Amino acid sequence: MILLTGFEPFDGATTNPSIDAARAAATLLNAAGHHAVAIELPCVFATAPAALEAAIDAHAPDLVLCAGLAGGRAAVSLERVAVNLIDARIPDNAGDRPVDVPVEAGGPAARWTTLPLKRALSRLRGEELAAELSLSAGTYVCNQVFYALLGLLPAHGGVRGGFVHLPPAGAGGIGTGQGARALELIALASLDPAPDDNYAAGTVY
Ligand code: PCA
Repeated sequence: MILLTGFEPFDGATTNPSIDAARAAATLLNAAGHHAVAIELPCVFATAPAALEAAIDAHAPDLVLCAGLAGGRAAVSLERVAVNLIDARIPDNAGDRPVDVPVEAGGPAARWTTLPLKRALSRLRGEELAAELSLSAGTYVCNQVFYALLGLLPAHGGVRGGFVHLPPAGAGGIGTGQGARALELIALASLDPAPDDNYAAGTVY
């Protein structure tokens, strides 16, 4: 069972390509014989982690792939690390704007994705989808959900899970079809039980 998540619109927008892509990816995966469900998470600090946990409890997934919109990114961003920090530049959909507080008081500074990102990266680039590894999911609701997800997985069978930021839809970004195909490819790469590929894909600034 593959649980996909995307976010509701935020910051005054009327759509969020992450939930559109998650729903379309679930359709693709189901058509290919998998069992996938896409759920929409609220862009609200107070409720998003509990909504994710409720979905994990309800579906007992073998894989959790969360997606969000990164308005400033030009490539599918495979997030390597979630940090224990919230610093909201804009209010969430409940009007809350926490600054410099932990996601979980007393939690580790950071948690690593458990998805095989290098295998996923190769498969995305193999289809000429613009993709990159990312070392920051930001300090807003996406990073909060990513951090919470990685804290939940050990108690849910240690299944793989992680987070992907998608570029905006439309001109300069990607279409829902490409976003959906990207999430499908990442999910399929992650269902492969083999350890991740091992090749250099780091960054030198
Ligand atoms: N992107 C925001 C929150 C919801 C979304 O889709 C973020 O990057 O934190």
